[in-house]
Amino acid sequence: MTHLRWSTAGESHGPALTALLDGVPAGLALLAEHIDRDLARRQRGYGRGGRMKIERDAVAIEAGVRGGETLGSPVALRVVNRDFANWEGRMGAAPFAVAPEALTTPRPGHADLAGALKFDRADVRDVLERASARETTARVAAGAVARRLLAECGVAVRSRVLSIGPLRDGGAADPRAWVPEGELAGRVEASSLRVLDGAVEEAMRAEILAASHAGDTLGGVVEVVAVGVVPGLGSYTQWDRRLDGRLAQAAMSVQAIKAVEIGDGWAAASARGSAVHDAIALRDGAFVRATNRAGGLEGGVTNGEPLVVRAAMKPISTLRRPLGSVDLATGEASPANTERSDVCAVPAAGVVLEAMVCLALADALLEKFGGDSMRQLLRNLDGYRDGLVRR
Ligand code: EPS
Repeated sequence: MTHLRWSTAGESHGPALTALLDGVPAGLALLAEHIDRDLARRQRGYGRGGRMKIERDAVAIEAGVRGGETLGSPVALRVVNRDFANWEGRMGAAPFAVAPEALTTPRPGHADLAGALKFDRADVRDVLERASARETTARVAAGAVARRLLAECGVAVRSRVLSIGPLRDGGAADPRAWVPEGELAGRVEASSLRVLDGAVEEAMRAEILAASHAGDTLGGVVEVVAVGVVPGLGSYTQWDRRLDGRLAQAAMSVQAIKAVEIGDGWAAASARGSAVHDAIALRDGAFVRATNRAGGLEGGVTNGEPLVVRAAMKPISTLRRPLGSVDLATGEASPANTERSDVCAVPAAGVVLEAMVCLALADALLEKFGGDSMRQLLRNLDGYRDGLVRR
């Protein structure tokens, strides 16, 4: 990503999470409430742990915005961790008066062991604080800025949960039906698990409750869709310009994501070509497809169909009934550390993945259409759109 550069800072129980975005054009209407809406969506979902009862994530826009409009300068966003008040003695930046007790039994599946070895830390807390999925708060804040830019360009991005553990949402629907504002989009947003089918939601809740009672956790699959994307974003001309690769990296970088699929990715591998590719037709001067198995991307370039990215989230690695581990201080076998955590955070992962898709798409739009202001960007986009119509 080079046109919209962004990064985050912050520990899970530190004072705050910060996001810095560089390359946002001037003249984009941006209010704290645009960002807070997504921060609140990320906090919801059946299966979350005690932390979400403590936090009321809300952004402070600290740079790059004046009078409700971006300036073209870097945008700095900050979300305070309310829980820091309970951790000041253990997470403050100043030297400790009394050394906090070290965590020394790494959790299988978390970054604990690899991070402790890599950074030469005796206290696993030095690793888990940054590896924690709490960091996704800052990603969602940054993603909400990208979402605003996309909205001005006619692009809408939404997610839904396809499965939790072994249970699948039967409510298969055309993205053009459930992504734009409407009854189906409202159903996903109102659902405690971000699914379409209420009966499946009940069964999923029971599955999460059963996992919780067993001291266990659950993963699942999320689908993120973008509609209104013009053909021609990304490029086949060089490996790192391909948008499918850029989206895959963005999605795979989210904590606990272990697989990413574009369109019918995995299923396509076992079907014949004639049942995989999407026949081309011309309707009202625009090229269209009756099917969208490619998920809106061919040759690493958008083709104008809805962009479909799916991601598989593994079950959270903090287990109340922990797996075996080794105490780093003694070398003795010992159960893994258990921290307060979520039983299932798949619905939240959907909101985070939306943010990552928004950031990757905004970057691709700026790459193709440039412009230091929204007016320039939109003029370039409109001119390009006009040139696509077959008259
Ligand atoms: C999270 C906050 C964390 C965890 C979760 C995600 O808060 P705490 O550790 O204080 O309970 O609930 O992080 C993990 C599951 C993890 O493995 O890191 C959040 O804000 O999303």
